[in-house]
Amino acid sequence: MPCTTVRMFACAIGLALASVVGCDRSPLPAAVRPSPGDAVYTVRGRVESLPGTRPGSQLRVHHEHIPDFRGRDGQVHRNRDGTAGMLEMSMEFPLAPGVSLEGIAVGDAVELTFEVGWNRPPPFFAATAMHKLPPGTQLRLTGP
Ligand SMILES: [Cu+2]
Repeated sequence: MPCTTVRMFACAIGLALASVVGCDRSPLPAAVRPSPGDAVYTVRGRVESLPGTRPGSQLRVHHEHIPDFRGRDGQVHRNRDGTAGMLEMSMEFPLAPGVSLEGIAVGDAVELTFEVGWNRPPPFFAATAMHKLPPGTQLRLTGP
């Protein structure tokens, strides 16, 4: 390859890189740039474990179906059986800073708010609020 061709090629790559970098005017690092599927959800559920009650235990909640749960692309998630959203399930919720779990015990029915930021570094979702529901609240859960 002639030297000028190599230089032109290198220049083209340099320009391409410069335009990629130059076009990025977001003040946020790429990892936290919003995604179409970012959202805040409020769901009811039953507390299955709390952080610090056993070695390594986290907040785990068996939550009800979330019919409007969206994937990274912003579309409502579709399950294999055609059901929309996030099916009821037991899952761990990392806690956002400052969220208090005072007065909440394993077995309590709660209303939980969590934020999803698909491009955030893990964990890409976190519980931002949790409130105890009145004793005897009937949850729509099929599992134990
Ligand atoms: Cu879930």
